[in-house]
Amino acid sequence: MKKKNSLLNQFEDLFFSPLPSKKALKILLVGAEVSPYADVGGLSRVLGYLSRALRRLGHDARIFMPKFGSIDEEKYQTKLILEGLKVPTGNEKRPFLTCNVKLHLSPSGLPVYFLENREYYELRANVYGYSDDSTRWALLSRGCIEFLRQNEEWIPDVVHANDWHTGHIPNWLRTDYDKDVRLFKIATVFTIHNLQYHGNFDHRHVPELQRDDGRSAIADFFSERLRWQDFLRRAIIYSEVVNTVSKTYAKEILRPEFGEGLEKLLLEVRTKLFGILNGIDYQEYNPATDKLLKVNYDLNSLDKRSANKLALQEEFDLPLDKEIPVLGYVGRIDGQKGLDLLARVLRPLLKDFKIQFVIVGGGDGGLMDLFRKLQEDFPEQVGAHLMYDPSLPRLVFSGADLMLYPSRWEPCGLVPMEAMRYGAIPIVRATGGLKDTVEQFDPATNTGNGFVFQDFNGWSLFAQIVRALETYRQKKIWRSLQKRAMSANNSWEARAQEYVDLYLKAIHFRKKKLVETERWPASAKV
Ligand code: NHF
Repeated sequence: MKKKNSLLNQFEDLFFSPLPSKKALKILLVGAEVSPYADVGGLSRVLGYLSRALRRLGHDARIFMPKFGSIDEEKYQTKLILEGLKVPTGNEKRPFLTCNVKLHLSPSGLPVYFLENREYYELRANVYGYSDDSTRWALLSRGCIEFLRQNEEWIPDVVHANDWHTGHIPNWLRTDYDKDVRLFKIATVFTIHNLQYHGNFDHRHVPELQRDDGRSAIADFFSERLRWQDFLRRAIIYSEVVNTVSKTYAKEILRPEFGEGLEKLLLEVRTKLFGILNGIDYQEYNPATDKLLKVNYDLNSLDKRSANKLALQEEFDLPLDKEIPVLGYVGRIDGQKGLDLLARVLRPLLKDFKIQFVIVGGGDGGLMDLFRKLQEDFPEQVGAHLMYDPSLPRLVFSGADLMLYPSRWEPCGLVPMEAMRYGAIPIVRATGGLKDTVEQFDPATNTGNGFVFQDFNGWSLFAQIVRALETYRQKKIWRSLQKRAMSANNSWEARAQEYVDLYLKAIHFRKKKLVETERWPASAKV
């Protein structure tokens, strides 16, 4: 016992927590997509902006991601820092894949390590969706670990991995690389952005007895077995700390309706499970300075928004009318988002109310057809841009009055936060992060910043839309509602500090484990 205590003191002095709050942490964030280099969904914005916010707080945050062919090296200048990195594959015939690591420094000073491989990243047009994705993400994860082993200049205190694509990292770090002298101290944090995807397979189609329990060795890169391994489960098992992107969702996923088959495991590990809301970048998303808007405005000049409404109507070929309420949806077109319900409820509304509706986003073909049909049936009222677009969303936020998010489940819900910053009022279902960020409007006290409904059904959604349309007619009340929505503090600064506390927890848990197993400092010599 005595021995352990003295070991602990020595430990804390040397390296681990509790770190003085001013001490800069070294954090490596790893993910498949990072804004602005590769943007598919909310994940890229989280990694891009969280890392910058961490640096603004004084921490040494860096990024590790694939160098996709679409990343233009003229625009994002890189320096080759490691040539011919041999990444072991576990396959006898092809034991290594060779990669390069290139370093890019963003204008804000964020170091980004790109893992370069012609076959798996350079020649692929898309980030996701290939039959060999399990190999591509195993390569990213093991490439990251091998890079850290070989790059002598920098070693992180924490690796922050995101979604199943990087779930191999905590697994390998706590198994094959657990005794590596350079790596054994690194703590891991794993963030679940999407619980639906466990690997390169649909977990709902795997019979219970055939499910990967996450305890076997990671399969060879080119084997069929790798494809069936559950890297979300493995990340949850092996990481020091697991979190998801809101407190409500962190609780919801302990129940079978939300847990995607992982609820039992999540219940077992709930002492290391946390929830932190995503934030938005207040410099980038700022209606007072945003170059993508027709007219800039702020809290005190909300009347100017009508010029953006006209620009939005023009963009979508809708009749120009600055008084008509414009409803909108921006985001992935996915069953998760409740868009089937939305299309059904909009139909009678478009017939009976003088409203317009615009939608921007790509995804599920069947759902996109529903909105194409709606546009065909109501050409004067519906505008649809059914593919991802980097700039249109902000025109929608600045010109629309209401944004609709009737999600079945929603880990965080970044887009409604972005919309609120521009004074577009959200109508949301009370689930996940939507519940944590939107407060029901109460006319009696003139409080709240949006409209919220509980049950996933058309009546509940319909009722809140009608309430919102009635409130919209009362100009003064609407203005105060907009001001409250715009003043909500969803900046990354506040949220990044919560991440720092989470990283410290992970470091502490790792330290505890090493001390308990008496692996400090003896095992450091391995
Ligand atoms: O905002 C980024 C995003 C979330 O709710 C969103 C989701 C996927 O569904 O964390 O990940």
